[in-house]
Amino acid sequence: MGMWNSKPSKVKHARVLLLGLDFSGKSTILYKLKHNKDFMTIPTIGFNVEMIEMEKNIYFTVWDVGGQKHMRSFWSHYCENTDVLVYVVDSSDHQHLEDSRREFELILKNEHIKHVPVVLLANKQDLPGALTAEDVTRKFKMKKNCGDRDWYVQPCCATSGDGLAEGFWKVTQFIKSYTKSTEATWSFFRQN
Ligand SMILES: Nc1nc2c(ncn2[C@@H]2O[C@H](COP(=O)(O)OP(=O)(O)OP(=O)(O)O)[C@@H](O)[C@H]2O)c(=O)[nH]1
Ligand SMILES: [Mg+2]
Repeated sequence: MGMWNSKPSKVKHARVLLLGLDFSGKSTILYKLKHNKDFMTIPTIGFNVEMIEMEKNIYFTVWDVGGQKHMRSFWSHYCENTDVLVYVVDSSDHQHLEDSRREFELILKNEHIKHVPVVLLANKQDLPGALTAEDVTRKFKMKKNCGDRDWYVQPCCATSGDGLAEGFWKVTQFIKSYTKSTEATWSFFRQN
């Protein structure tokens, strides 16, 4: 994992990978976080990347990779050094839910993100018929699929920004708790 700087430093950096099917709302989330604005997005060919200061001295480099079918085989190229995976689901798109779950299960098997924490964003909660976070948790078999790692499901609406602060707060907590356990391990080795 490409966790925090190993030297004691006030400034911390982490790499966050944003994946999900096309039209799920990844780029909308990225630009909402970065600029607090509702941008008109176009389908992402390749990727977008932004550095975002989440808290004082805590920076995330967020990689938003295009989710169209022909782009998904490239997702694995972005996994190395990832600290947290954020997977975005269009909760109102019942037709593509199974597709999304299948892609999710596939990427979880990538060796670079084996034990990396996952935050699943159940996006588009403003749309009629949107599945709740509980429904999405069940449909994505989170307990089974993510039993080997920390995970969290957050309902959100990227266009209004509702739920994004909570979702990314959780990302920050996962990163902080991982840092603590890494530091504890290093201090154990230093002492022994
Ligand atoms: N109603 C509603 N629309 C949303 C929400 N989030 C995103 N959208 C819309 O969904 C469409 C797709 O959003 P994008 O952010 O471009 O989707 P993407 O996941 O980046 O798609 P790719 O780049 O093709 O992988 C846009 O028209 C957004 O305005 C939401 O929470 N509610
Ligand atoms: Mg996009």
